[in-house]
Amino acid sequence: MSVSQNAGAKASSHFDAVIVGAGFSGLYQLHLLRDKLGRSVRVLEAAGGIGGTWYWNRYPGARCDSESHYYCYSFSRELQQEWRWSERYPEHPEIRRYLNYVAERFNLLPDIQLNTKVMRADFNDESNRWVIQTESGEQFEATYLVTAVGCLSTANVPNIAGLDDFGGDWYHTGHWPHEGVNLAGKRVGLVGTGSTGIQATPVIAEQAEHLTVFQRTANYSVPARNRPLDDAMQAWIAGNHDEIRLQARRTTNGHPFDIPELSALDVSDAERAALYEAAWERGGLRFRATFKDLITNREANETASEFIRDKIRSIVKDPATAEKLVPHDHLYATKRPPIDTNYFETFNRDNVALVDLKADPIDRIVKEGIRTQAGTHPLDVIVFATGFDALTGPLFGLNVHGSDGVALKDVWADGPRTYLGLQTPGFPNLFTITGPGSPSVLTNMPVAIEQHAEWIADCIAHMRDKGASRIEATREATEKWVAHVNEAAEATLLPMASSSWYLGANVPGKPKVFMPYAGGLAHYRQICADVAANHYDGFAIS
Ligand code: N01
Repeated sequence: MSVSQNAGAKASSHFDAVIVGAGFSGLYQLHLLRDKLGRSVRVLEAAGGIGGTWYWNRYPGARCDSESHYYCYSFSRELQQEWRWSERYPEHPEIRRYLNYVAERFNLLPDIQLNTKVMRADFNDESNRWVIQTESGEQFEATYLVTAVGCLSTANVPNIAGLDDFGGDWYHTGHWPHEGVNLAGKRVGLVGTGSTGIQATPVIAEQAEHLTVFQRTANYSVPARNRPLDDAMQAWIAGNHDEIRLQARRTTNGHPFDIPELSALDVSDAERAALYEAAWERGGLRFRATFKDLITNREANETASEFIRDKIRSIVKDPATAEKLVPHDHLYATKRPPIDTNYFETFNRDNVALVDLKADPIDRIVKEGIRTQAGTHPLDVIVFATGFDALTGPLFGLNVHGSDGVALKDVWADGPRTYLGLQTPGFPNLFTITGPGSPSVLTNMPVAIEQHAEWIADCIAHMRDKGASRIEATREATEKWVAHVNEAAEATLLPMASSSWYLGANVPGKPKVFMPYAGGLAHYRQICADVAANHYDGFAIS
């Protein structure tokens, strides 16, 4: 059952499943449902190409913070053996080449419809099917609707007065022009110092005549230590596929390294400093795993936070600039920790200036640039590295209406309420990959994505075997899960970072609710496996 690609037919096309999004999640879900289960599937993708977040995020310096040999699929040993990554951390074009290779290798493209933006999805209680409408007026019907829209795909452009008056060009990093932006000879202002701003700053500083970084919250960052992957590393990756895969699956964050059973408070000052120094030299997100209690014990975390503060002071030559860059209002890794290549060093350049917006807030944007209380900063280009309406934003963008026409946006008005992050009561046959209430953004995403896609495929196979046509999370199971998600967050330091996007705090008006599941990926995998083994406990199937 299918319609021809981009046929533009206005009549309804019927499928067993419609998947929204053709990034890591959508591609693998298509492969599983179509090739393992023999279901008819259509992937609808708003972009003009595959890649999901990597289709859009092409800003200077955009590369993945997870290492290439595990920021990839692990389901196929053959695929892993065929593909050679060039660097420790893959840059955005290489990730797109990889995903396009995967799509061709598994012949996924014929079932992916590009340039197709979903405008609305309604559940029909009589037929137990979803009706999906696109911007061009096409209509699709499917028993299952799987959202594979990513967690960080709805750009957050701050509502700063005067943006329309700006005489230059402005861009959000998440919608960077595909042809690139020539910054040579330009005075650039960059707003935002999250992972994106910290990646972009050193690269823009090299391209532009002058860069002004507008920082609202100082951030911790650890060197990435990127490098080309040499033959020895390539051979090691090729020879250790199974071990890498298994280890990533059994850890808290989906990274293939274990966290030692050692508290930061159980070692001498000298030992602790030596371990942090070694982790700093090794580079990357693994710094967070130097001790077992950095995310759970304030005193332990303070030792890591202070180590990084001292590093900032030692790297940045001007003491006043260094002090502005030192974070004090949150603890290390309670917001998603960035990693960088020469971020703090960049503030030693003559063509880079830092504006501390806490001391000197933005007044408005004017024709000439950004005006803060202290005066106007003349700019030709403004770059907003201001993040995303995370987790719920991409789902609300689909305009989903469940049983009785109820809108997901209304049901989640006070924050998302899911069972396992996979389903919401009132929205039968709707599955969300890496949704709120699942470990998602607290993990190395491909590992979390594979687990979700496999669980959903197994569930749909179960439905087929039972001859069932409707599955819906129960309210009771959902309430219990929401309570558990809160409990898991409270057992960590993560909710303490009050401006974190994990809490939705970066979007004005968004309810402040800790959205991802902080109980760890390995634990979560086991819970999901137990639910399935226990006849899909917590789901009503008919
Ligand atoms: O966004 P962010 P991001 N005026 O929300 C500031 C993933 N990622 O794009 O902290 C002035 O973290 C805001 O300030 P504050 C990764 O999961 C992955 O950097 O709210 N400033 C903050 O400094 C990451 O966490 C990779 O006070 C304003 C910044 O903008 C997530 O994407 C690479 C402002 C936003 O930081 C989001 O990162 C890059 C305003 N009105 C990113 N509004 C990979 O490696 C916001 N800010 C895969």
